[in-house]
Amino acid sequence: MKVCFATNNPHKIKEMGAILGPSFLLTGLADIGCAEELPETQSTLEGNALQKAQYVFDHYQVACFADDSGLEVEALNGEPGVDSAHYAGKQRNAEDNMNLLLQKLSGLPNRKAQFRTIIALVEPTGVMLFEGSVQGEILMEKRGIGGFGYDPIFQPEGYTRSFAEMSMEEKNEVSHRARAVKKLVDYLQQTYSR
Ligand code: ITT
Repeated sequence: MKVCFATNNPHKIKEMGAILGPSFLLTGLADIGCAEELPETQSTLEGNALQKAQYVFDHYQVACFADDSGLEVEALNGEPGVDSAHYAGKQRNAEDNMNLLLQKLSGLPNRKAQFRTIIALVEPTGVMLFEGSVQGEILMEKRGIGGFGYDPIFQPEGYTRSFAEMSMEEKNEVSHRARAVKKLVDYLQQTYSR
């Protein structure tokens, strides 16, 4: 089966190709001739993931999946959520984003948060959504240098280290993204593998 991953990140495509195995022909956007920036104008993770996958399906007639992720903080009514990448401004700077979040949370006792990923798959037969999440808390200060984004201030439930203090393998055992990818892969393999 031919399926497109709506990303320009070759690392993501390679990783996903290895998980899916040889019965799938996995392509990226460049492989199908899609050079334009995909629309991502919705107010939810679900909306954005679906918008990107649907755009590729409609314009390139190929089954496609797309992802969107964000950090949701309970005491801030789900902020930064869909705005995670540019929470502190259009410079999209992780340090600025974390500093703003720590400042908004200062004095608030509830530091519960979750990372959430949505993957939308659009095929000729219809649309499927796959969700992965990981619960945890926002630390009082940054810890660790691994990972990216909000990893230094997020500690998953059941652990005493932040995501940025874990190896990539450890993070992948519990991460929102890994959990959503597993659901997608299970579905594709059950539905299309011979
Ligand atoms: P692409 O769309 O190019 O993949 P992006 O930065 O938009 O890049 P995501 O949609 O996966 O990536 O995530 C949006 C933001 O949410 C991301 O920029 C981070 O600030 C935050 N985020 C998502 N997953 C994260 C993770 O595993 N660790 C830390 N921060 C994360």
